Amino acid sequence: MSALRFSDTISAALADGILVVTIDNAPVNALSADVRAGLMAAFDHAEQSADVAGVVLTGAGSSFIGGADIKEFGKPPIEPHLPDVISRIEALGKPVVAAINGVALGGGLEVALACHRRLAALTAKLGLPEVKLGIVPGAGGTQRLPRLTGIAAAIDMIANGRIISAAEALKLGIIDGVSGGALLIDTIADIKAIDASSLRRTGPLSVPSETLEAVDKAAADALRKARGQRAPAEAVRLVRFAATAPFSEGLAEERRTFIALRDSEEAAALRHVFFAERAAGKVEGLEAVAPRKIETVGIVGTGLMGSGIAVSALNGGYRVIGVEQNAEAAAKGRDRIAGLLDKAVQSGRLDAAGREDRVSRLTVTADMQQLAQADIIIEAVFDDLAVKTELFQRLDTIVRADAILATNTSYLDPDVIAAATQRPERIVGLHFFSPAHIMRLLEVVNCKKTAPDVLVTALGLAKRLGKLPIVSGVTEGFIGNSIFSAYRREAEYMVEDGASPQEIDAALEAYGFPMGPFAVFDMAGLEIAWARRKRQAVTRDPAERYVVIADRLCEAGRFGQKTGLGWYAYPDGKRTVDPTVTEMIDAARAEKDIVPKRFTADEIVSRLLKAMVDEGNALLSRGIAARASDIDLVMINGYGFPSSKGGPMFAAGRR
Ligand code: 3H9
Repeated sequence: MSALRFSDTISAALADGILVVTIDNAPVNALSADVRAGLMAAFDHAEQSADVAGVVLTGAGSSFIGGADIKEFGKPPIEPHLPDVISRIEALGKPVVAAINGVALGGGLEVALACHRRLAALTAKLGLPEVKLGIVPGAGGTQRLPRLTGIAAAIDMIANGRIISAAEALKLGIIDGVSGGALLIDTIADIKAIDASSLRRTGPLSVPSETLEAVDKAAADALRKARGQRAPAEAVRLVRFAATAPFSEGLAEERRTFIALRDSEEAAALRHVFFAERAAGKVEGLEAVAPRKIETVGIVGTGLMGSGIAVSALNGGYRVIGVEQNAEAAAKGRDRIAGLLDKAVQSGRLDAAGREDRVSRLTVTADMQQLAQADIIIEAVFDDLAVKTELFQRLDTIVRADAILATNTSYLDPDVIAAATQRPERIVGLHFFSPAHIMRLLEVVNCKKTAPDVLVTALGLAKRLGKLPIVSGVTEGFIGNSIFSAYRREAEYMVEDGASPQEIDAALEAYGFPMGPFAVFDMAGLEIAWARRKRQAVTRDPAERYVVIADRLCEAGRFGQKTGLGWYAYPDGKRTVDPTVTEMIDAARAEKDIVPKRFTADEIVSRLLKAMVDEGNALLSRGIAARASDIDLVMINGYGFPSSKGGPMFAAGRR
């Protein structure tokens, strides 16, 4: 066996006529300029060397190839370009087989698609998730994939950016075999069995025939989910094009589209989101702190929030002990959790064995003493300071001395709750968003006395729950609700100044929010904010501007969608402008002698964006948020800010 090196990241070994080329570019073997140059040199060598009968391509570590190097986007391109490398592989006069040892994503799958055959480890994941970065595949993915899977399946994967298992890839015809054990040995055996005179190249294959209905349905489904983003629509167009256009024309059209999208604002925003997510949850100075081991999660309160948290914890592989006030409530809580698991089975997200496994790890009881077994206890009881402090004082006497107590409060001060216990350093806030088993965002609240290992443990737990953890300092409403309050306040100011709720909602919805603020207020219910305003009335600065319209709506019994009336009316559930509300708004303006102004959609968006950014900057300067990108992620994942705009802090910097 002789070892060869083609670049810093590409090495190869020749054994028995097969050149095994390995990409070693940690962390995910992204296709950097060095990787591309090395691959080009390795394939040139394979072509020229009489000793090489075939090539096996694989990745070092746990990835095959994680895709193009996203860090290179936005910089001047460096040759060789990926499509040239891929053409080189596809045109090789000797067989090339990909040994897909881990993730093969984006350009990584495109490289594999250019190989003559593909074998994958059972644990490999494959996909063309480029739309998540605001682009389409740029190295043949939209043209080669449908030639293996058909148009409908390719639209489903590419336009939704769906990542699939090796088993599904085999079923769809994307790969030729799955290896349960020694992938490399299996691949070498596979390549040796290939008849080199009948190499199958993906490019010239014709697209398998299928019904037009299947294609139209896949396209319609993808476009509906895309909510106006450009990349998924372009992906649909390009995949459809593969059905009729010659391969070379398809490639050229794909490349043109890829370059245009890569340089778009939407792609810049989504790249920002990608790197923001990787930075989130990292706490400066705590890199060396080890998390504590968590096996059992206690949850006090198994209502709407607690049951969702329980499902997340069961999904994360933990044992869960739910606690309720009495046996009847415990039985109800257990049913609620089981019901959520049943729903997951019905929708295909969970199989029957997975459900059984989760149920076997669940206890719901009225016996609080059982929490002595828990490593962390999350309270999800009524958001009232007296209730929570009393509960924590009680837990203090039951749980182990090293156990962590987490509060799921939205608005209370967790430092006050912590101070009421014997263990303030073991208290942390875990602010889940509802429904807790679905929403990815989790604000991890670093209280005044939270110990570093407690914070790091909470962040590790959050990741295992599949959440996106964002660290927040203590302030009323933490990061998300602080910014949302500023947004709400400004939206109400604007109504008083002359914009109608429906104009504001329309502007925000055109910008990319699934719902404008007033539709959201109505959906969430107006009474909680009303109660807070009444509480705050005593301490409110009388000189501060105050808009009374929301109070008037509540006084009139208009609490939002659930009462059929709020900022809008909802006859038959349909959001409708209500002249009564228009009159209330006119009256409120008249009381303050405000002459209503007209606002363009752009002015509305700018003003609301500015309100969010001002509040975001205040949170940064007070150290409540660690980075502007954390604020962006909170607003995207918890409050419907369009990810294609990158979050308020990013978007404001681009205007
Ligand atoms: C593409 O391929 C375009 C082509 O069609 C056309 C080209 C012409 N580049 O997520 P993790 C870094 S578009 C650069 O925490 P995991 C990441 O920043 C691309 N860096 O790990 C992080 O760095 P740090 C299509 C990348 O194990 C570290 O790796 N591909 C890239 O949870 C670990 O990341 C995709 O969209 C990259 N491509 O998940 C796949 N990928 O440690 C994007 C990762 O400094 N990547 N990094 O913070 C992923 O989905 C996940 O990272 C992956 C690993 C599943 C691979």
